[in-house]
Amino acid sequence: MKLDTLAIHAGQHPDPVSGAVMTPIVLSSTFAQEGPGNHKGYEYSRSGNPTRNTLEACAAALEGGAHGLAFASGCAATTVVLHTLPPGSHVVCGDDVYGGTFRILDKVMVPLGLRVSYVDMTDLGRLREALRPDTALVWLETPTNPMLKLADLKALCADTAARAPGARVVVDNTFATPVLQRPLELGAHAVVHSSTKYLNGHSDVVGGLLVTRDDAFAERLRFLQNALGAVPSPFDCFLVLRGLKTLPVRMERHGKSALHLARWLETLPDVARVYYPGLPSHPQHALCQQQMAHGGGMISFVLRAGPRGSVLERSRRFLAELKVFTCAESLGGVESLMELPAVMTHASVPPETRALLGIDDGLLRASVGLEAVEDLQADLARAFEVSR
Ligand code: P1T
Repeated sequence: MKLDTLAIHAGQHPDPVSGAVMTPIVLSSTFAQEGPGNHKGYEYSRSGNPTRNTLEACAAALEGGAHGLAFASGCAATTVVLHTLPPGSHVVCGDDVYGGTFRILDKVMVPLGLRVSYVDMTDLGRLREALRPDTALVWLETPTNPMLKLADLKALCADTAARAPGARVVVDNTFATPVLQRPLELGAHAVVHSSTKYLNGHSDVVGGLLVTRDDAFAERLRFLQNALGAVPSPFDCFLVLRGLKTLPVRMERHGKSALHLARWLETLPDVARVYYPGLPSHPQHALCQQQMAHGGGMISFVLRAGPRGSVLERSRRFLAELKVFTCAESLGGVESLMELPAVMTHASVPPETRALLGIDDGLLRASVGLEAVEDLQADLARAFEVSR
């Protein structure tokens, strides 16, 4: 079946007890057993819950995987993946990742003995140099957060298999969603999501998801999901499941509006640079056309300093003037959000690294929502004008 159909139906059946069309929210923390160990497949809600299982099945179908696992947050999914690695393992990580992902690696896992090499995944030569025969994991985002760089997943997975046969490639597909790209079909071993973002789509859940076709990996992850207790609430699972039903429709509109705004931003003297994979000016635009259904709903752009002081001051004035966009972290909801990564989502990335990546005080990141694009453009136009 097509993705639009799977988003609404995968893993879901009318409730056998009542006929309820929508998946019931099973809040029970425990399940009756006829005798010790004799149960209907559920014992205790940390190890398994019917609402969570339904979400996991739906996510697995959307990413074209065999196993889905839901987590309490995107960071919980990341933490569980990293806990599958033996002590001292070598990881190659994309150089531009969510600040919180970098923080888990740098402040939690490296002190526990993990070795991490950060690589610009747009250049597969650098990946090949960083891979070692004992590399255990390649972790990347494409598009990246916040620079929206793309990596050629098919080539990257082939290179990894050739140089580090034991390494698993895990793709954080949060920005693209399975509507735009399905990394498992290109050779990745697993896909992770902050379902807080597009998958839920309504900015009212913090959650994570992982999908894989690898049975052994899934078994270990399932063990850790329970053992580490990194599970979401059934209510949150219900909300993400509900959000998924409109994911394909929402992504189409996010992409249309973002392309319109990105094209317009490129014409403005106030803007030094626009990063949007759907624009011909994007360095990996050809790869976007090949690997993604469209450029997605995220735009990053560089504001120019006005005559009234530093670019940081202009960025702050610009964000304060927005009325339809909200200045906030996160992304992928129905409402448009804008943020300043250097001060907000990527403050945990060291300043030298931010400077190398281009995450400077003028770099703004927009999550283009589902409002009328004319209202979004007028909001931005006004903020450019009055913040000068
Ligand atoms: O916030 P949480 O659900 O734990 O997900 C972490 C995460 C993982 N991967 C990517 C690509 C992400 O963007 C995030 C969270 N990002 C933000 C909160 C943000 O504003 O960028």
